[in-house]
Amino acid sequence: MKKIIDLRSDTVTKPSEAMRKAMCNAEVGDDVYKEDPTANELEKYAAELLGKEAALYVPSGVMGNQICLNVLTQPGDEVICEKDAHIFQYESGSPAALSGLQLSLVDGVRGVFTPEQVESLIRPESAYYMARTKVIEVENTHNRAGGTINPIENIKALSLLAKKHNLYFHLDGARIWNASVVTGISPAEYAQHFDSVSCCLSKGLGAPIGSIIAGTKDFIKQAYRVRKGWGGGMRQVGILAAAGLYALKNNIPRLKEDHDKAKLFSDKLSQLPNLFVDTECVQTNIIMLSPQKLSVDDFLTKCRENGLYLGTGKVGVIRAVTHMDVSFEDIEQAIQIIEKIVSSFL
Ligand code: TLP
Repeated sequence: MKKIIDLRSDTVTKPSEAMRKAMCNAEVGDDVYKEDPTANELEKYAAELLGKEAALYVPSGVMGNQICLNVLTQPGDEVICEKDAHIFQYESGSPAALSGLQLSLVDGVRGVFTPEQVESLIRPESAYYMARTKVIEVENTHNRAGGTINPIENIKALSLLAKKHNLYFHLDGARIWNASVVTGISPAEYAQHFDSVSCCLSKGLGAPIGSIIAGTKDFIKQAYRVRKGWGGGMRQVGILAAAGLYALKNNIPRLKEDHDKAKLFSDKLSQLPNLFVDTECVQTNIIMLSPQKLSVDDFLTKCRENGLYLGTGKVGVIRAVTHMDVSFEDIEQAIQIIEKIVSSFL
């Protein structure tokens, strides 16, 4: 069978033997009664890692973000986020559908917006005819911008601004682990600036499913109720939580390898003709490519015919994501496939 190199996302990884063993041996109980020891251990471990009072295991990153927004707001409230934020682009309109929220979009540079940009969007409390600004949301790393890192000084300044205006501050930290490995800033140091955080176990960390949300005890108590109401109360979920726990304990430092693969990939591709790569954006494990003489669809099809699977980003942009199930040799092979395609247009 022809080998497939799958760079569509870091969500495509399969659990390793060691992770499967941890899952197989997990002690379980009914988590809706809070009696699953492994889920309880995962939540305790994650809360400590994030420096928060409490944490909750949820099935997905989308559910994590949406539960957090729901707990922080009332229908008719407004959330300020970046124009390419996952909660705006890729969560099926859930802020509106599930919580009656509207989003106010900021035009960031490589996914990063400044306090000055946000301040002008915050609505005065006296304006009863306007939506109430309630939350500022930041995504770190920023997916659609290409895995970019939000500088900690900027996060601190946004946090101070949120406090000044009595707003909540939410982190979509689906890939906060990637940011942490690059900057050396711990997940807890990032999380301390936010009221709520949502972090994925099923992306670079290699778990088959699951995210963690974290905040104060009271916040998590309310989140627990929303999770149940949205059908996210799970029973003997320790089988899956064991994978998440394994991922947190073993798979964070190795993300550096994925970043090195992304760098190798983007450096080599940036030297090829008929292809634009914004190498400055390649700060973690995501690479954005714009083919010059082929449509995105045709480029993707040609890659696929050669056993290379890539995904899409913004309009006209192709996304590649490195992860633990592709080797450096696979990346070299992927470069050769792309070189062959773009060189045929010389
Ligand atoms: N992102 C997916 C797709 O939805 C694009 C991917 O392949 O990268 N926040 C961020 C920043 C994300 O990138 C994602 C997933 C989520 C939240 C949602 O996580 P899941 O897919 O577990 O619901």
